[in-house]
Parts: sequence; structure tokens; C-alpha cells
Amino acid sequence: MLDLTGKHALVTGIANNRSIAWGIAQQLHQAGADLGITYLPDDRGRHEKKVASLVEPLNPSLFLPCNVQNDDQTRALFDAISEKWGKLDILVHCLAFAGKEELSGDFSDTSREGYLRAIEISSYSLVQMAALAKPLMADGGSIITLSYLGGVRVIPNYNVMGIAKAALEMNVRYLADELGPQNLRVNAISAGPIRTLASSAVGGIHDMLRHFEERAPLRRTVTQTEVGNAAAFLCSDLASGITGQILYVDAGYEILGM
Ligand code: 0WE
Repeated sequence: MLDLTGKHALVTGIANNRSIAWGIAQQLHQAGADLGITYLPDDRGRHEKKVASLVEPLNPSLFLPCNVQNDDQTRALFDAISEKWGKLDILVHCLAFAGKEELSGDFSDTSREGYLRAIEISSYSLVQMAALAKPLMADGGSIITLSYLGGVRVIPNYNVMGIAKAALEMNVRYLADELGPQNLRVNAISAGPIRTLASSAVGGIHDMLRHFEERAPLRRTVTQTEVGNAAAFLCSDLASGITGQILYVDAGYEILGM
């Protein structure tokens, strides 16, 4: 049975009720996990308020700011986990960012600054968090992250995010090899396109979703709950033999050639 009772899980990347991370947090909670939630702090405290009221029903025992571009703040997050829980069982990484100007137009117009920022926030942050989590996960556990097909194949306008996801997926493999000896598993879920805050800001997303609904084997998009269920599985002992993998939760779209 899928049972996460007594497990401490840190979930990053919740922005609102459409976030995939929100779907994951709900399913981990339903499976009995004790949650820590992070939010991206802003100077007016609006994210903090919004995410706090959203996650209130899940009774998180930790609720802390985390901007991965701030090393001190990210270190403080894991210090707080160490103090409160003494260990960590599950780390859910759902962070990505590229400048809006990088997500349309010619890929070759990507600026050095935009390229490095996308890789820093969307790829390096997994390495950064894995390093901080490693001593807290000495008895094993599960790290998961979110990827997208645009990291493996060309998706119009995904541009530098595709490079970031390709690096992210390779991070998963190198981390899985390094952390396997401490029974710490590292996997990614490659989700199909979903209407979220991140995707709604993307030009042409409606046409993409319509194409997806016409062509995906299941003839529909996937839901945050379906990604959450796959995440709960990967984080549970049911997936004890699985590491270094990219699990497609995409209504079958990835198998198609045309
Ligand atoms: O990984 C993503 C989205 C990531 C993302 C989205 C934004 C929009 C707002 C990263 N950074 C930003 N920056 C912003 O300013 N997806 C898989 C969703 C997505 O994004 C696309 C897609 C799909 C699907 C961008 C272009 C084409 C397709």
C-alpha cells in the first residue's frame, strides 16, 4: 500500500492552486506525509500570504521562504529542517524560471544572462538542494523533480527552458548515481502540458493544449492530481527499486513520432 506515514517531505514550487507542486503536496498529505512547504518571498509578502492560506488545510509543520538565488536563505531552510525534524525523507523540487523574452522568438537570440539565469534557477537549484539535503537524508529517501518533453525534443518557444530541462534530467542521473549508496533515490516526472500560472504566461499555450488533446493517446491533458499520484508513488517504498528515471505522466504523448 502507498503509505507515507511518518515521512517528512519538503515541497517547493507552490505558487497557487494550479501549481503542479500543489497537486503533489495534496497527494503526499493524503498518503500521510508530514509536510514542509516553501514559497518564493517577495517584498510585499503577497506570495507568503497566498501560499500560506492555500496550504493551511495540509497542516504543514514547516513553512519557510526559499529563493534558490539566495544561498543564505536556502541554507537556512535546511538548517530549520534539521532543527525541526532532524532528518528528511522526501524532497520535491518544482522550481523553474526563464525570462519571458527567452520563451519566444529565435533561440539564438537567447542572451548570456537569460541563459545562465534559466539554468541557475531551473537546473542548478536541484544540485544545490541535493547537496544540502544529502546529510539529512543519510538513511535514504526520495528526491523528485519536474521535467518536460521540451528538454528532450524541440517544442516551439520552449527555447532555453529546453536546455535547462536537458541539464536537469542529466542532474537526476548523476545525483542518482552519487546518492544511491545511501539508499537515496532521485527521479523526475516529465509532465504533459497543463494550464498553470507558468504555462498561462506562455504564448500559444491554448493551441498547444488543443493539439495535445487531439493527439495524445488518452486524448486529453493530465491533471495536477495525476502528477501528484505519480509523485507519491515515486516517493514511496513501492518505488524502492527505481532511481535515475524520467517517468512520463503525459497521457502517452511521448511515444508519438507524428
Ligand atoms: O516548464 C514549463 C514552464 C516554465 C516557465 C514558464 C514561465 C512563464 C512566465 C519558466 N519560466 C517562465 N517565465 C515567465 O516569465 N512548462 C513545461 C510549461 C510550458 O512553458 C512553455 C511551454 C510549456 C508547455 C514555454 C513555451 C512553449 C511551451
